[in-house]
Amino acid sequence: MAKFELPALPYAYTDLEPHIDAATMEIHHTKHHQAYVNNLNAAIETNKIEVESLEALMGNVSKLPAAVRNNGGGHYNHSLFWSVMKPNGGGAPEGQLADAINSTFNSLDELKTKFNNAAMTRFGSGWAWLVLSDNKLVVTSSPNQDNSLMDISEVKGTPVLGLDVWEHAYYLKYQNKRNEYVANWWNTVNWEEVARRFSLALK
Ligand code: MN3
Repeated sequence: MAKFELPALPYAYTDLEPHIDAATMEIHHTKHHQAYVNNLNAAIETNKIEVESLEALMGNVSKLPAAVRNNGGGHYNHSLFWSVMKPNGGGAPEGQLADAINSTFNSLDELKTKFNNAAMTRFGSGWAWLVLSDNKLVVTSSPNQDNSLMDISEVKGTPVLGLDVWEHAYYLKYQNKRNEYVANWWNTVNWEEVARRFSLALK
């Protein structure tokens, strides 16, 4: 299998302003995400790990070096993160995803409240998630670069929406105000992509 590569962003660094500033986007993509990709490739080479897919690596992290869990998770999580945002995002989902959100959480607002709470109560570095677990939507959070595809994860399933709450994701613009970052981030959400991931994961 070819080495993992940094995916190009489907929009410009300036495109998520004012919610996420261009400097944060550029450093986050070209430095942080690139480092996860480089370190993942190095760990695979050093440890001579057979790679079927990134998802398969995630499902096996308990048996692999910590560098694969941390950097493979970092690569997977950031690739998802870029894709679930877009310029002029936000609004509300439609179709099957909207129905599932309403039947599970009663409303989009209640989902947001739960998700914001997961983002705010994640101590230190980590992620807030909307996961499809056994065909049910669940809000959860993870430490570091863990995600629900990992065999070590408490909640297992397919992530459909994720929010990076590491300080590197918001500190330049928001400093300690994680709550403002989380609130504004909803204006970037690409619900079409979340719906696409949801329908692919639905069984
Ligand atoms: Mn990050």
